[in-house]
Amino acid sequence: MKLAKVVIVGKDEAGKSTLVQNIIPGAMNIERQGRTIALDYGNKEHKGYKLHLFGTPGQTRFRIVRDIVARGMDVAVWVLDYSRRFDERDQEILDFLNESGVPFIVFANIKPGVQKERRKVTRLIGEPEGLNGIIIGSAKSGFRVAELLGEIVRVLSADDSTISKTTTPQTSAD
Ligand SMILES: Nc1nc2c(ncn2[C@@H]2O[C@H](COP(=O)(O)OP(=O)(O)O)[C@@H](O)[C@H]2O)c(=O)[nH]1
Ligand SMILES: [Mg+2]
Repeated sequence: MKLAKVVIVGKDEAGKSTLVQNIIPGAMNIERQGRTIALDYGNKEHKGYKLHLFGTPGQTRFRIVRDIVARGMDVAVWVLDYSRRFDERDQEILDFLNESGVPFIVFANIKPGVQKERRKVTRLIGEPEGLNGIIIGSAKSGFRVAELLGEIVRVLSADDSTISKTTTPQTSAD
């Protein structure tokens, strides 16, 4: 079984904790008055991988916690709140993902009844290098969450092939 660290990022109230709970019912959440202050954690086996999921706090003042929890991640999931405007907090997440160089998947979370107008995700975030997929779903109802897990495993296995290529024994030095 291959282990993988999957980190869920996104601004406050985007649906990160809800998503982790949907994937792993009963997953741990360190919260205060409903706000994640440290992390969500749960693990799940999927297609030969043991996925360790870490949800991060979304509030700006807990950014340091996010940065620490995210260290060494193999893949990130960006829960993009599709019911609210793309703002500077979303931009900060995008900058963070770009700086970390991690492959990431966007989970555009639809909250029915709230959304009025949707711009294409790529019109909001462009086409950054790390972007490995976009899924429009619902963290609460679970709509397209299975597809998200599929995408996570696809990204991880694509990454594995890169690792095995770069770890080929080097003989040229001697
Ligand atoms: N209707 C609806 N509400 C959602 C959905 N995802 C999250 N929410 C609600 O949005 C609020 C914030 O969710 P939460 O998971 O705590 O966000 P976090 O701050 O990113 O961890 C909660 O009241 C959730 O019930 C969804 O897919 N549909
Ligand atoms: Mg949370």
